[in-house]
Amino acid sequence: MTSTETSSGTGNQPASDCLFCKIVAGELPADVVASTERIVAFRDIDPKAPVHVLVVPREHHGDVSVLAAADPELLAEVVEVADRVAHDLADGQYRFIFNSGPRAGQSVFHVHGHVIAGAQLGWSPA
Ligand code: D5M
Repeated sequence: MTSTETSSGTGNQPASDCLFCKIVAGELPADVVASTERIVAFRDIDPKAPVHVLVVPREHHGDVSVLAAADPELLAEVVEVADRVAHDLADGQYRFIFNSGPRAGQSVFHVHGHVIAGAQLGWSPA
């Protein structure tokens, strides 16, 4: 899979087989904690910390590399929303992670950042 491909093709169109496109469209449930015109943030279904929130652009982009090239302003807004979530739901001390590519652990190919907070965090990414 190249950086521009997704589980459902290329480009930024809503993808019929994309889990996060379905959540963004309201076709699947999610525990939404923040929402803007261009972004939805919801709790991860398999949390790794007391606060584990996914910050997801509504538009479909396969990973953060694709988003950075296509729309850096939207990427900046993703970071802003992550920071707000970390302050609203935790004490503002947090980690913000993009898994980019299968070898980095990406499993859903609609760009999302993980806000991890609410506990003393360890550091063993590999
Ligand atoms: O992260 C993908 C993340 O998506 C992973 O932490 C589980 C989470 N996930 C999967 N399905 C759902 C639903 N339905 N709601 C909320 N969270 C979900 P990655 O970086 O791609 O491995």
